Amino acid sequence: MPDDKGAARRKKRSASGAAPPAANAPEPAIAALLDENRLYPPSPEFAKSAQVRDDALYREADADLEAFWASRAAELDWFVKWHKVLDWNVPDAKWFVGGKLNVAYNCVDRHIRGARRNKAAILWVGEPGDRRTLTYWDLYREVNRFANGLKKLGVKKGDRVAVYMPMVPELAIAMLACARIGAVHSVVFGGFSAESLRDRILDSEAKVLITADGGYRRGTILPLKHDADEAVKQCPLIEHVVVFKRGDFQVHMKEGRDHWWHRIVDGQSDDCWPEPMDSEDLLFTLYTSGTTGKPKGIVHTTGGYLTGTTATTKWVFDLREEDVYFCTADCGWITGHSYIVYGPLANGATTVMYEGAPDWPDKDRFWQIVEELGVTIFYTAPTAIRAFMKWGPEWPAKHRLTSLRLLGSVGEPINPEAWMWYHKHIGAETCPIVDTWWQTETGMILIAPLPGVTVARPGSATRPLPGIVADVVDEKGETVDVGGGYLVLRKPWPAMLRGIWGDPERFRQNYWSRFPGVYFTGDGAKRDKDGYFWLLGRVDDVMNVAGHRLSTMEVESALVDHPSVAEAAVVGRAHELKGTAIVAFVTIREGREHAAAILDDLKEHVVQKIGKIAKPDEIILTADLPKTRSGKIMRRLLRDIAEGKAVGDTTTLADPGVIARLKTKYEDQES
Ligand code: 7RM
Repeated sequence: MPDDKGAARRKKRSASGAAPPAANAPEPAIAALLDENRLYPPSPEFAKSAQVRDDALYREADADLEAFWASRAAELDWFVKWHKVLDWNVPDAKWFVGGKLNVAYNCVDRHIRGARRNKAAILWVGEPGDRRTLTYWDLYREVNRFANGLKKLGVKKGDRVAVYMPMVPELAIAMLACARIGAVHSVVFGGFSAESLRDRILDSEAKVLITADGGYRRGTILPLKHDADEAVKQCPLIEHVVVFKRGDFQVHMKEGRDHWWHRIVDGQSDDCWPEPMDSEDLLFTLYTSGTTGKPKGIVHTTGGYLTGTTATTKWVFDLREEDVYFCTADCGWITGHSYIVYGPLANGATTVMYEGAPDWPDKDRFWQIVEELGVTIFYTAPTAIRAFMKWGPEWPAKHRLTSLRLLGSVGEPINPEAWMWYHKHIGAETCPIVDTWWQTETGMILIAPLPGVTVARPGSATRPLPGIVADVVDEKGETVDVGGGYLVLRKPWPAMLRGIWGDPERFRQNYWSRFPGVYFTGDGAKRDKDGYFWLLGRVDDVMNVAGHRLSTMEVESALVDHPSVAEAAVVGRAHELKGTAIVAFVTIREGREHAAAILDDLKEHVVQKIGKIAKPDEIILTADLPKTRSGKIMRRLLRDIAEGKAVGDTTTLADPGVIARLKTKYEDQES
């Protein structure tokens, strides 16, 4: 009775109500969102004292986009002023041409002269419960000492430095030290495997790796140095490995190559001249998944990036001098770069860094931090909010959360149920919620409410920020005034990516070819009659698993790498907590015995190749995959099967019988 089972599965999903709009299924998603009529205007008290109180910024930007961004750039400290605001030759943008500045100088030095000298820059909480506070003055000295240490190792302007660290203050210090001397950092999330690290080091041609002996995660030790050793074995260009001592973890230090962080900084001067960087000099590269198996190194530069992140931090989070700002991301992602380190520090804010898991030692860890540090602004991801919902409101209820005044969301569409829960149980029905849409590539938030101005609607990121020209277009690239389509950006913005490291052709192809002259985001969106944007998820083969980007191809390559696997096709399926769960359809090589543990073995292989975040939720073994006559795997049909839906159009299949066999097989394996 395969059909009954599919229907039951469908019912279960909709009853849970928590699944966000699935990618590639815009129709029901649009229908669900159209029912969303709840309006949340800013409270009069909030609006009265907000950083942005009216629509003057929108009007200023509409009147003259370049002058508008130039005014924002002028809020930074420049060593030499630019002579041209924007040089735009699709797809190459240069912002603040001729200007010179230093990002570390803007994030640290300019705050140590006045009242912020002894203000907390970083409030850090380690997973085991240890805490550290770094004032701006502390940060100044630490950054300079480490920057001098890097120089002594021979790191120079333009050199790439890979960073593979736990969430400790030294991660931010390493980033700022690179920025100070003009080195290009490439932070790799500590949850990635040794192989993923190796690939990123090789691609970026880094000559130094900064890591730690380990880090704490759910009470166990993240073996960072061990994995770094594995990676570096195959990276001939790495000359030095700097190791921060986080715990008392046993590590092997290779004579001549490996250096303890504390030895590197020992005896270094507290002052280090900030390298005057050209506005378009590289600040960092950060790898993100595209639609192929090979992650791309997104390139960000100096002046525009800092201008965009600084302004948006202030507007969207309504950042004020006395705020304690807590973003729960990891610095290994763009959110950590832009909204834990650069945006908040450039504004002279107090930014919280937490090392560990949200449910360690218990499910109230974030709320304990909010209470103990008096957090006023809290920024997290919908996947985390859905986990809080599942754990129950008793966990936040144990804590005094009255310091909170604004909440944020990022990483995927926030479903209205999660929005309402966040509003009620964390925000006490008074904190505005900012749903912020952006990408690794955009560098800065592009679509979000201004909390003192915008009327929020649960599930909508609302409108493009001042200075951002976003549009929803149809297949032909024509504007869809009201309705669904593809999300594009029609005008350049300061923090936009400047390319893909080492691959200008892929840059053009990926973002600028589908609609000539326009940036294609890869996201579907709907615009309603009030001009609000409702994000509908990816329209390409990129999955968003618990707010992390992964391509189906990446996971497929990892599976096919296993000696028993002949072929693999990976799809995303709607998941209550993670947004998307990974489902893999795998054919085993002929003659290979199906060992009983093959499924676990395959999952473990993916973890080895990519990291835990890519572990498939389910693997279906199958004799064949549905293919077109030209041999293309029809993932659309596999997604239907994985989601228990009626399977769509099969007329282009080479062998339509495959689907019936697969469905039977799948449902057998499920039960
Ligand atoms: C910041 C970040 C980017 C992709 C993007 C979207 C999705 C992010 C939202 C969202 C709906 C949001 N960078 N996305 N934020 N979808 N509403 N507020 O996540 O490069 O890792 O991912 O994430 O699909 O294209 S990212």
